Amino acid sequence: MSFKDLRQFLDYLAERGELVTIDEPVDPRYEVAAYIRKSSDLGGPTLLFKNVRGFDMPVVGGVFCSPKKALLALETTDHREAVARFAAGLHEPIEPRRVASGPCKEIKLVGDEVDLTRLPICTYGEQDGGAYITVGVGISKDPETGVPNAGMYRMHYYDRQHTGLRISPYADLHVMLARAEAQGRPLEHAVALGVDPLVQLASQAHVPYGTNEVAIAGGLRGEPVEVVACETVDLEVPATAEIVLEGRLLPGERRWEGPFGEFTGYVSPATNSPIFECTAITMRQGAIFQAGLTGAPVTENHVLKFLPLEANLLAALRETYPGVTDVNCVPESGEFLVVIALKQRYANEAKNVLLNALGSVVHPKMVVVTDDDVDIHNMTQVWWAILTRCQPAEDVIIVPRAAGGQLDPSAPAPFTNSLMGMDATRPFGKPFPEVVRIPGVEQVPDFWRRLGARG
Ligand SMILES: Cc1cc2nc3c(=O)[nH]c(=O)nc-3n(C[C@H](O)[C@H](O)[C@H](O)COP(=O)(O)O)c2cc1C
Ligand SMILES: [Mn+2]
Repeated sequence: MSFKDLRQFLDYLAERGELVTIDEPVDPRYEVAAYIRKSSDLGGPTLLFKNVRGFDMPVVGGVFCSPKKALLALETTDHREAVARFAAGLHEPIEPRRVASGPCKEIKLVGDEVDLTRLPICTYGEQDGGAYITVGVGISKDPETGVPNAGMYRMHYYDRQHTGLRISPYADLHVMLARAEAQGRPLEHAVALGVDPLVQLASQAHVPYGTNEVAIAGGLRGEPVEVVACETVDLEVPATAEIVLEGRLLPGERRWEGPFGEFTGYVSPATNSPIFECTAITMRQGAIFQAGLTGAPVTENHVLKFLPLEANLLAALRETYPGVTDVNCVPESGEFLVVIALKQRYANEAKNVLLNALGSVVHPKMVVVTDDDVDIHNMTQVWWAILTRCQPAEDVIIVPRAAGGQLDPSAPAPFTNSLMGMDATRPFGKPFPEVVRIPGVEQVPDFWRRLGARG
């Protein structure tokens, strides 16, 4: 059984003490963001704001404010199991099923009724250029093949019917817009806000161009995601979305979008960006608006990415290096740091693994490879391995001027990073001191419970 909508997931979080309802009035300008920031920093709960100043609509923020929430979206608290489940979904997509109608059609606003000021669009950072929609799943179809694509692209609120849209040159949507513009046509685009958590996670999957990420969500779920046809554009959206914005990206038109507090933790300047023109808004009764924070790690911008990236990189590396046992796309590093555990098969294999991971879709800035006896999700152990198994003069690779770690403020020019790999494995086939062993540690699995029983 998986969550059929965001509301079911919020109930599930509440049952586990992972959601708190806030009845006091909060301001959509900075205050919602400040609460989410605090909860993200403390590994705290998702926040349901019932009383947002100036709006009847509740706001939920921090749905993915801590890594645990991403595991819970897959109904587990075990990291490895979550990665395995994500990998299974990635490799067995299930195409969405079109249904006649759904909850997201309960309220329909078209024509002059389209008014984005009805939505409690939040302002996050002090330096931001305005209010932003940040965690909508944006859906478009390739203008030539008609294959749908989904991802998250932030939207800078301009007026009742217009927003900016930031599209990274790495994103598939970038290719789609370029194809539509080459034909001189607008690109239809629909944004589903407040969708079930697996659709949100699947939107971050790095799948080949021509794969619909909503089908990945189906694969994760083990059954198709139900989708409904839009009112004003030829697109399908998840039927249980809280809010759907339908519209199109205007060909050849650009406007200043930004500045914005990025996932790197730094503000990036305004750039000339495509414009989204909204042609319809549809909603559920009692719709909940989903807000999402971006900024210094860890925020939901990082948490939404690490599972898809780990599942992807693990599968890709294993094709060539079957000894890779685990991958950590460290959320606290904004995925600039990747740690890999390897059961070595031959001398210097770790260096090849490093080079492969540095050039992967993750675009990390630093990669560390350790032996498979290291728990790479425990940074204390990772540091121990680096400091005891790596000789910097021999085992560190530095690659000058490569495209990686996007928006890295220390990069001298866009797509111009230097990358670093650290081989923190023992020399293959050579003697190396044994690791200290304490017999019986594994036999104390219920340590805290035993202490509690004694106290
Ligand atoms: C909260 C959040 C916000 C994001 N904002 C943007 C954005 O504004 N622009 C962008 O290109 N990618 C953004 N991303 C990353 C893309 O959604 C992600 O790379 C996705 O896989 C792109 O899909 P595509 O390659 O199918 O277009 C964001 C991700 C998250 C989790
Ligand atoms: Mn895609």
